[in-house]
Amino acid sequence: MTKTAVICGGVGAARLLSGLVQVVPGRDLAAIVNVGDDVELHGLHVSPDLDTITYTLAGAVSEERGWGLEGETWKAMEMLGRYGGDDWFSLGDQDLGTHLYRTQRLQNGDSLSVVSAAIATAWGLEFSLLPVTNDRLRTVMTTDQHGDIGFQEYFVRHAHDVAATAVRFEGAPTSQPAPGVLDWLENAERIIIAPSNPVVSVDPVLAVPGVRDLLQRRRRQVIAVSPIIGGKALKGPADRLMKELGGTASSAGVASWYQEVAGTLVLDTIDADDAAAVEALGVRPAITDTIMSTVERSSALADFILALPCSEEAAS
Ligand code: FO1
Repeated sequence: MTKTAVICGGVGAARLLSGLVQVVPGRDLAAIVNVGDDVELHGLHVSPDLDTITYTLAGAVSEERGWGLEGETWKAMEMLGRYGGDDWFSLGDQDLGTHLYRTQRLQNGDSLSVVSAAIATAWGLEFSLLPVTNDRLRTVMTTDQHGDIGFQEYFVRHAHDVAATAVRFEGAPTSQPAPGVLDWLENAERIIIAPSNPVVSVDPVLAVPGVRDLLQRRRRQVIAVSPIIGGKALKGPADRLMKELGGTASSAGVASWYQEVAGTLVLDTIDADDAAAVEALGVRPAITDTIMSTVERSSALADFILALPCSEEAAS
């Protein structure tokens, strides 16, 4: 029973899950997903990280964008544009169906967990897709140029091309882990922190009361995958954000970021020279090819991670 729990953001996490589902039976795999990116627009509740994972694992995601659906049309957005409505966040015509369904069920009193499971099942996913919390948790970016803005305003409207001086996760302190989250984290043989953005994808998950403490207690079973390769994020602003918020954009910087919660850091062969610095932080480095350019590469990375002895064995 190799129960595996994966702490997930969006695109990078979806790629790793594409590899894990090849080797871990669905009943033994859970994705615990960030909801800090969620946004209410046009009266609809959009959950980008949950949807990116769902569409990717369903084989329906737009390869070009990494989010939204392949073969999407944008007629509703064109109509919005005609009226001068808010069209800075592109919601495809098919994607809107997901948000209509989710919003209706949330308004009927169903939880985000229940609705996410129904959507995942409808797309044929066999692993557990769990929002980290069913409570309202929103990532807020503090910027000099625009003051406090929501994550999607930062990421999309301003193309994350604005320096952040602080990040906070509104609602996190009083939020509760969603059903199953702590149980999966407690009983998983391995907890993997996917190569998602440590600042705005992983930290919001760790900010839900009980999650960080549990990972600290089980840090020997926690394996993080560095999203920074050669000092750069493959996609998105992780490198810049880490620097802006006091970290360093390197594998060693990621090891430092996760030092308390992860006993092992998987870093790319490009960063093999960082291994000593990672080890000096009390984090075990594990070096392999982490660029998941194909599903085969995702599977190879999944195999590598699952074959790693938990760091306590390595320590003994
Ligand atoms: N990202 C963009 O860069 N531009 C968009 O217009 C956009 C729309 C969008 C709609 C639905 C959805 O699920 C994701 C969308 N994303 C868009 C991606 C999204 O901002 C990111 O996936 C995450 O929030 C960051 O991981």
